[in-house]
Amino acid sequence: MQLIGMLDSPFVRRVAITLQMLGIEYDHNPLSIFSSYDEFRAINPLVKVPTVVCDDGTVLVESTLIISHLESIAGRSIMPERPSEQKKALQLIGVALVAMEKVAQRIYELKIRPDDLQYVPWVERINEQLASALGWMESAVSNRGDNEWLFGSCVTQADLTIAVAWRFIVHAAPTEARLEDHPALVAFSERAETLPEFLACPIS
Ligand SMILES: N[C@@H](CCC(=O)N[C@@H](CS)C(=O)NCC(=O)O)C(=O)O
Repeated sequence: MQLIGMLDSPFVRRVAITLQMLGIEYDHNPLSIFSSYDEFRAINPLVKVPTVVCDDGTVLVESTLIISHLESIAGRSIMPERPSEQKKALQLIGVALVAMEKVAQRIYELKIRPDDLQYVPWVERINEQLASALGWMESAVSNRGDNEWLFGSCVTQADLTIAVAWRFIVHAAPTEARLEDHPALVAFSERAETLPEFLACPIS
């Protein structure tokens, strides 16, 4: 199995860390969707990351769908088992994915679109949506014991995705991720980033 895409994409990084956590062997090809567009397009004409090329040549996209396949081949999952906890985890993963998506939209808007074609109300809307997602994530990771993850002693996909989202936002939209406003996320991220599976997948 080959994972294609750079780890500065949080969607790629969450797949890479999940691969590590599930103990699945893979090759990583950190191709850029921008600077290696033609090479990428030859592998996947959608030019989307993450892209996974399975051993039989099947090309998969969309991090959540890829993770679903990884769990099926590993025969285990890093989602909580109890339905009430699973529902909560799905909610928080959704919030973190929206936060990632908003930062990606911000990058396209501010770095790819020419300055004279930028539309300020759209950027303001993105920033407001991002602030809501960050507030939600901050409250989710607050008030836990020092050695607790969101659902007890085991790291779940919700912990992983929130930690990856926060690290990405600090990296790619530092003005929106004020550390003083998000002390619980700062502490949560520091703890997650020392796990071997995270250390094996550095953002840059
Ligand atoms: N919902 C997708 C989002 C993936 C995504 O937005 N990837 C971005 C990079 S971070 C991308 O491929 N952008 C290029 C494009 O959309 O053309 C997932 O979970 O995998």
